[in-house]
Amino acid sequence: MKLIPSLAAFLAVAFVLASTPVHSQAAQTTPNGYTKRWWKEAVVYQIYPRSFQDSNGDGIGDIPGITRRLDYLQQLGVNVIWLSPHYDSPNADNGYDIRDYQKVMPEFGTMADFDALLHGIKQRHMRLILDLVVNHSSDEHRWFVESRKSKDNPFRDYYIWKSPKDGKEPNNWTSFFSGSAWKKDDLTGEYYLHYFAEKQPDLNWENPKLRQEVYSLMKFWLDKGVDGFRMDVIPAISKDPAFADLTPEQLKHPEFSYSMGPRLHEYLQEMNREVLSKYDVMTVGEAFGTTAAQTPTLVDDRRHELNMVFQFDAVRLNQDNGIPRHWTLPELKAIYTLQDKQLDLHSWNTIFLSNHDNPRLVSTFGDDSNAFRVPSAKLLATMLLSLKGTPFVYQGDELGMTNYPFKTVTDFDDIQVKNYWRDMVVPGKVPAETFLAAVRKTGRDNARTPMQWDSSPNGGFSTAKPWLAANPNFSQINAQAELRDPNSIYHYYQRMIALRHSTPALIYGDYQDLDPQSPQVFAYTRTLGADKYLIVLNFASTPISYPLPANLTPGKLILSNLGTSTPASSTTLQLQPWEARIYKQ
Ligand code: TEU
Ligand code: CA
Repeated sequence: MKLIPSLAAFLAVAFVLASTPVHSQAAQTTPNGYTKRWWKEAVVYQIYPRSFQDSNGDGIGDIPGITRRLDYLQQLGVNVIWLSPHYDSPNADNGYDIRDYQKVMPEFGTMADFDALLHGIKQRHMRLILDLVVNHSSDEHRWFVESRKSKDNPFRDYYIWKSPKDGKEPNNWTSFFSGSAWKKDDLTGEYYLHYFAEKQPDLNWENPKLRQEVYSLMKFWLDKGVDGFRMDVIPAISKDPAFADLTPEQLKHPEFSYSMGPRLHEYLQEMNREVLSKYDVMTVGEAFGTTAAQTPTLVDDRRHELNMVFQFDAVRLNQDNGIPRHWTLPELKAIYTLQDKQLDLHSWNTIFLSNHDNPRLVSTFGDDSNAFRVPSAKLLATMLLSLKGTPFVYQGDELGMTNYPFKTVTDFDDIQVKNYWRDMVVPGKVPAETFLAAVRKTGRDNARTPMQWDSSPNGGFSTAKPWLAANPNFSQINAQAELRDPNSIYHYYQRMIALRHSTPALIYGDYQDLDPQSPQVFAYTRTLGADKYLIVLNFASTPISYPLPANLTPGKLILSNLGTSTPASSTTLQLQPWEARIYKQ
């Protein structure tokens, strides 16, 4: 009788062992309690296809051009690619106005070209995420072409139509691209809502048919094997049904009123249930108009909404809606600390300071002068790749590409700049020089100039005149030159990415800011079990003698952007301008 229960116990143990996957439950959890997931361990590289590589000499980057450069990306060490919109579009906003979600933009190539790109990415053990732009479509999308035809068209409710109020706009909401967010359509006399350009009418998520259309287009791409989505302005998809006027105070930052509408969580949970949960994919929401405190409501894994979001506090430190502002290091540190405090073991952050909507990383957060461009770009790489959260590298930042020397408004392509020029400068509300001085620092086209591949005409981007001029500094700053130079920014990114991939503490380790008040030094630790790393960054063009807080001894120097080596025993560090060091304690 005694044998039977122990036999049962033995069988139970044997069963558990046999059915446990190769990575046991214990191996799936980090010493500090995180569930391991591939997208937490990824380093993402964003491609803006129009500006990456032209392959057929028409001056426009394209998909075969990206495929040609996959080895470059694999060598860099990034393992997820986020592709900005590649769908058919009339390009009012460079592809963020989609005419057909299941067709490739003809300028970028064919579906066969897309399939070849995806295949090339998989072959190199990398993954691809797409841009899901479903807060709005193009006004040339067939849904909108139908919708505007009549009030009783079956597609009318795919968009947000309102009758005039006292013969004018339904409310005082403004567009991010200047002017009212409402456009009157003469055919029916009603107004449609557009948070962005007139050619970007907002979709009506209240309509379950529209939601099913979105889920089906998502499945179309997921079934091809893509690995997830970056979701454009996703917190804005649920509109406040009151459509009430905003106060003058709210109008200064309308994004906070347009975001986190009452049905947002319901929509995201439905999308997760019907689509995302059926695939092993990653999602990152562009959470424009949300606070750090709201992030957990979007990314807590028990809620089944998104994996991560881009929260804007850090990336917009240098501006207030396009107006440049002075930012300080304690502000930046406080944001990272706040984001970290808001997120527990069920949530995950992103780390990014640049993308196609923001000026260049090194020009904004570093020093792009000849003397300090290289060390400051490397310092920023050190920070972005050693903070807690999935890092996103924007194309060209790995070369230290800089802002463009815009002279006049005709140097710009961006609809945002052109609309504000038309509405503010032309009628004399803002002097041209004031406006130009601002957009030189904050304008989106800074980041959209062609990728600088080599010193041949147009930086090797295209044999034809590019759609947006290449930065004239391509003869010095380009991939070919950096690949040849072992001390280049590119090779430093390569080393930092490899270090992150091979160091669990830099991915999952607890983050602690050692010195929140220092105006010049960012010193923090990443700790995972017994592994502790100290990162020290001198965010200034002047040297500093820096006593480590709490008499900390630095430990073993494992990486420095200046090739420095200091004795491990010294508790005061002599840091050169823009010096970055990583120590293992
Ligand atoms: O951007 C969201 C957004 O609102 C801002 O980042 C925007 O670029 C601008 O700075 C607001 O003042 C996303 C896309 O990333 C952007 O390229 C698109 O233009 C926009 O949505 C519309 O799709
Ligand atoms: Ca082309």
